Amino acid sequence: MLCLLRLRLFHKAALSFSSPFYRRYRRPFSSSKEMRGFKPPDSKSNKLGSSYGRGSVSAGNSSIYGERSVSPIVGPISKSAQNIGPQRQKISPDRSTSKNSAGSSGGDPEQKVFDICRKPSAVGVKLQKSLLEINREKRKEAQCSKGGPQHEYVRPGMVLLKKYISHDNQVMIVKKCRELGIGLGGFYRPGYGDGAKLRLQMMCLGKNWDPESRKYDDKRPTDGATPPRIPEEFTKIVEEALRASYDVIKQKNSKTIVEEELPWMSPDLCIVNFYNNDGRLGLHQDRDESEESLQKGLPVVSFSIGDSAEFLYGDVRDEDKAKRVLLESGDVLIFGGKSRWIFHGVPSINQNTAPKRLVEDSNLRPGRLNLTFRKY
Ligand SMILES: O=C(O)CCC(=O)C(=O)O
Repeated sequence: MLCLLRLRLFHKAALSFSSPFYRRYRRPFSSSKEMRGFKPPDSKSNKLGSSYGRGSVSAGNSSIYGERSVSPIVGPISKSAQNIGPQRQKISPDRSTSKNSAGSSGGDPEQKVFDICRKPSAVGVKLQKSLLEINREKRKEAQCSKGGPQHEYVRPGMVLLKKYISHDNQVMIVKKCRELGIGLGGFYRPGYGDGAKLRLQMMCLGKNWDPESRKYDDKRPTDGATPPRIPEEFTKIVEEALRASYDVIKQKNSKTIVEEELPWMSPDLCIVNFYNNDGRLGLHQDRDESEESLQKGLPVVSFSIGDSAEFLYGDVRDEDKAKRVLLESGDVLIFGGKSRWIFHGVPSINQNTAPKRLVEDSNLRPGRLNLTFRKY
């Protein structure tokens, strides 16, 4: 009897969160298959992740966060960091209290303000550019886009619009995101119950998505902040990009009913990620939106600004089997319809690849800004 009791205690310890077994699940992306927000196995039920999130999570749902390397696409889950700068003074007192009152099981996200832009002085004294220089840069840009934009029909329901967002709009987006990001409900580095953190800074617009519970809500559980609204200028670009993607689909097959392949979507939420030089995001599916949105295959519209990055995607959660596209500043990637449930992730950021003019005009710090628009 005593033997049996010892054996059981040993088994429990081996599965506890502090054990090497648990830590094994947090390997870096590069070493194998890091997931965005993995779910460790439940020591009690042996279901992947059911003890980890706030809500109860079935083995099936948690699979995207687990360590299994190959998973078929299954029903409706998820989405969606380093810190510098001062405390977000206005809200930090609220944050600590509301976090407890919200009953969050932890995660202790970093509470400091994160500014996606550098102070102008850090960028160096900006010399007044001559008209000649400005025109030379503009000519260069125009030449790049000569012969039409190199948009790509990636697969059914998935379109990549290359260099779609104009320079001025990229600057506008950076400035808006900066302004919102240092305010209430702005950028923070989300964490999980055990202290693990996402390798990016995140901010939600329109509705909050909580990486710990993988649920949407009107307020952020960590500090009670209400997410800022999506700026109208952003929505306009999303809708224009969707229309442009319809042209790409039509070019591929003129007989296609475009809205059937890629349903129309007007976003009511946006997850804004900022990746520092060492930022990344493990393979995952975006499937925490409403059942209706997922069933209809309403697309995710993703803007890339700043440094470029490889984007991995595929039908199974396996980095080795994943295909990749390069996402550069100004690119818009759209995936909906049959591609709505792709596994996708960003293994690394290509340092110093942001367009010079963008960095000069916006002071964007080194790294990559990504906005994914969705409809709940
Ligand atoms: O940064 C990206 O391109 C992807 C972001 C993403 O997958 C997400 O927010 O769910």
